[in-house]
Amino acid sequence: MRKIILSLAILPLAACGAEGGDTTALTAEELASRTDAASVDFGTDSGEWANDGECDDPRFKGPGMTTTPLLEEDTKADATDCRTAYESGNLTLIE
Ligand SMILES: [Ca+2]
Repeated sequence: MRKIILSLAILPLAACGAEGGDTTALTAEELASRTDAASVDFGTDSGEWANDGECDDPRFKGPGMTTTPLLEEDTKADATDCRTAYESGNLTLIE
């Protein structure tokens, strides 16, 4: 019984998926259809990885992303890095 409970506790963490950011270059179509940077809520610089020169917010993809595994808590917590990369055409929103 203890094993079952332990498995149930671990499963959501695994499903949460510590995947790295998608650093695939943006297509011309993706760049053209991006939301204007002024309309994007980049959040704050409250994250552990703020101001390290890479976007650590899992809502984005592009060459400006980090390859470090991203967590839910990284969402909207890396404003300056993500805004800078977004304005340079190196990110787009994926959610
Ligand atoms: Ca960062």
